Amino acid sequence: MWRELWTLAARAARGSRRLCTSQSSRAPAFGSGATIFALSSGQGRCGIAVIRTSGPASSHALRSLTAPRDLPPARSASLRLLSDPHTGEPLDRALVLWFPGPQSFTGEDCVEFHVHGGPAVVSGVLQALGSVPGLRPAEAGEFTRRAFAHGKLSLTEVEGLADLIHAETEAQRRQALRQLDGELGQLCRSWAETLTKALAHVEAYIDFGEDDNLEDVVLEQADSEVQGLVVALDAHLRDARRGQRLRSGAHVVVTGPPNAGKSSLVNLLSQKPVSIVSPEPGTTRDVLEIPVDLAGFPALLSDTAGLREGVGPVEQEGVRRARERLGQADLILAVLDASDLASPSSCDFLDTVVALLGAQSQRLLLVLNKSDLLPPEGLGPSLDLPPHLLLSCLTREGLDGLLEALKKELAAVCGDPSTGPPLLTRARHRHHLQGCLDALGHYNQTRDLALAAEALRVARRHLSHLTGGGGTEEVLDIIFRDFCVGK
Ligand SMILES: Nc1nc2c(ncn2[C@@H]2O[C@H](COP(=O)(O)OP(=O)(O)O)[C@@H](O)[C@H]2O)c(=O)[nH]1
Ligand SMILES: [Mg+2]
Repeated sequence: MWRELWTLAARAARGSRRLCTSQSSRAPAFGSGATIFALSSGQGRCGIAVIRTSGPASSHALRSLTAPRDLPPARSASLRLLSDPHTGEPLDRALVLWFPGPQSFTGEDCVEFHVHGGPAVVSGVLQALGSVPGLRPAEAGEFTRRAFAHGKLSLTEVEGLADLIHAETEAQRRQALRQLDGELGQLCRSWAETLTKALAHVEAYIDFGEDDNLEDVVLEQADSEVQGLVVALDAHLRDARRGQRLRSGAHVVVTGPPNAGKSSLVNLLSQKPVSIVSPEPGTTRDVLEIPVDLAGFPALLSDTAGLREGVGPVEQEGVRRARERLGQADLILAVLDASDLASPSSCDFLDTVVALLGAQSQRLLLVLNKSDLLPPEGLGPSLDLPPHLLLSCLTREGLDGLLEALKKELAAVCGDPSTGPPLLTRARHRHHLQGCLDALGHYNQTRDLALAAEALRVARRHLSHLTGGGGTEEVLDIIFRDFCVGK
């Protein structure tokens, strides 16, 4: 019986491999197709610029441009004189690297020219490469697309690479690196293996259940594997979109009564004079948004109109927008003037807004600003205040404490990318995991073994799509659109 089961497991595993082959059949065969070239480092004057080629004519291109014309040793830097293959005009003295496929980034023959970063050198080398037969300029993301097509990167790793290139904060970089390392892909593959095993068990029962008196324990085993997976997928989907927030930034909204110092705080945190600061109440009327790096986390910081009643129509609209924004916030910074806590506007704000948001379990930090105006003995002991932080936007006293508190809150909102299981960073991941979970729900509900096996196949297909097996062209186009030319 176990021999047959193994055959089935192998057959089911072959099924999953078939998905991968169909994916790579889209790709050009190894070493075929055009050879592409592009500037892979940033545009503009710089010390060193890196120009890359990928494709079968790479070695010819290298030989055509360099003297001496023999290929340098693989994967080690060699100094060469670069010159125009037609006119013989010297272009630069540069480091060249030869990466014969498949041990290269794309899996094809690749060359890197590390040239001096002046615009004339770069355009001269690009022009010279363009004149070599079989070479053409690369399209955006084409190097990475070839790496994916040759199985060098899974789709989730490609996404990690795109995120790493766009990462602006420390936390984003950590999350992108983990994804580039393939952690999410590995997790999906281990889930897919579990499904393959469960499928093998169910198919074994369908094929041999009656004839060979295969025991029910085989089905029970499949069931327990599926239940374990349901729990794991469910936990991942209940991550409150932390990975996505880490990728695109948490919404942090600054609110408070007029003149508390909201705009001053936004300027202090963004280190830019984005908002107008004035002693005149009602200065900020629209919602002002600025992307910032808050204690290593990406955030979209919103300055809003001071909350008060009985104002003109324009400010009223500002107050309406401010309230609307509070509803969408991941974290609220409620600002009050520490030297004015007994005023009706401060009391009203504490009794209504802060109390209400607290009751709704909204993440909120209460900041008592203008601490520099407090008497030496500080806040009066008679005040019954919720937990708060003291700050002076004027002297910056208390800023470190606020950044520390922000770091803690944002780590909870976005997830700490250095610990725990890999997070789902895109809606695409969520869609496929949900699809997989739904299919497992069908598996659990059906009493028909053929339908149960089909549900497992659908579930496995979702996991395979997540890492790029059998991905449609449109999905690939959307993902590769994030890349620049030369990547
Ligand atoms: N003394 C003192 N004044 C401050 C501080 N922060 C803001 N202000 C002043 O308070 C007034 C209102 O500030 P603003 O940021 O426009 O408040 P908003 O209406 O809440 O946006 C301005 O005159 C600021 O210069 C602070 O920490 N200490
Ligand atoms: Mg303001």
